[in-house]
Amino acid sequence: MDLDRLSALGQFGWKNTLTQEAMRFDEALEPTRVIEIHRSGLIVAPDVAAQKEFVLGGRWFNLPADERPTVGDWILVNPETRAVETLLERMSLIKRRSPSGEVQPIAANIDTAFIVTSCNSDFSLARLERYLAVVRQDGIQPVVVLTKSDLSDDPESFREQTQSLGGNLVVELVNALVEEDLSPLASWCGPGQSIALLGSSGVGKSTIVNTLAGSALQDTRASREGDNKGRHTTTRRSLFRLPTGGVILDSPGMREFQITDADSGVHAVFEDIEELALDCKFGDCAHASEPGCVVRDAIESGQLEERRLQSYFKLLREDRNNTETIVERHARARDFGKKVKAHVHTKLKPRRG
Ligand SMILES: Nc1nc2c(ncn2[C@@H]2O[C@H](COP(=O)(O)OP(=O)(O)OP(=O)(O)O)[C@@H](O)[C@H]2O)c(=O)[nH]1
Ligand SMILES: [Mg+2]
Ligand SMILES: [Zn+2]
Repeated sequence: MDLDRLSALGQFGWKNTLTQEAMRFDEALEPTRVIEIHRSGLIVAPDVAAQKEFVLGGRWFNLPADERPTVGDWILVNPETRAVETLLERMSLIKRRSPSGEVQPIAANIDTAFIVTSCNSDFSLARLERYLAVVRQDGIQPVVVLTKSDLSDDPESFREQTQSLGGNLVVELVNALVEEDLSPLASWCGPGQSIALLGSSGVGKSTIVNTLAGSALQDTRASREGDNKGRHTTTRRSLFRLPTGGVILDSPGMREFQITDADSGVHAVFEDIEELALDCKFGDCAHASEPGCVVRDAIESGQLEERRLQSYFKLLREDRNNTETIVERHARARDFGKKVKAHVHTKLKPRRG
């Protein structure tokens, strides 16, 4: 691969291990990163080569959605046909179960996730635990960003509550409109780093992008007065380069975030409860009313909140219900593939150019 191109890709987070992997494939194929993806199957790559748009051909639609390229993925493309040929191995994948039941990929190859909520009625410990489980599942560094500190009478109380989820959890309390407030975030955004923003509509994800970038890359819009609900201003996922050298992924606010395939993430987030449970008298203790239950003791003594135990149970159940076996996944994908295939063949012939 030529060096100019490698250094251009480096500005989008290309890592050396990817060079090794790319070399296993046809030399004529070019590596690039997916910075935006359109429903039609069109993929948009950074402006580092002659072409920017590539087509996801019909065969990709026989695979489950999370095995198709998504934003943040590194792919190999054929510059002649403009077809997407190969998906390079991912370092991490943030995904959820969509309301329709499919596993929906959200961001690939992310180093750090900014989990954003505001110091107002959007704030929910249970939702933070949910995001943390998904992020920790893949070894991504979580940073909880509490925005609108300037609009709250008691912003510190939001920080304290968040910190109760774990002493080591990184929590930043900010006014997202103020550059200085975001300087602790900039330290996660150095060269080669990829960051994803996660959170509900209206919490200030796009505002963070704009303040870190120092320019209005993304539209932002005031939330509704009264209930602080956002207006779903951002409508697609896109990656942006930051002046600090990293790339950041903005996404539409999510109404619902169901976890899937995240059991080790749940274990990581509730490590404290699982450690206590080791000392329960019965190995299969349900921490309900069994004698010798150390988890109940911790709740009685105020060391552990009942809320947190219920949240742990809920996420374990949800993960179990939402995680399909590999056979189920592929059966679902085949059915879906059949439905879209005809459509893709007629509408998505690669354009020459
Ligand atoms: N005062 C204040 N306003 C903020 C802060 N963060 C965001 N805002 C405002 O909140 C509104 C919503 O911000 P956005 O950045 O559009 O929110 P978003 O998370 O991108 O929302 P979606 O794109 O709908 O998902 C805008 O009017 C911002 O100016 C903050 O820390 N303080
Ligand atoms: Mg937005
Ligand atoms: Zn117990």
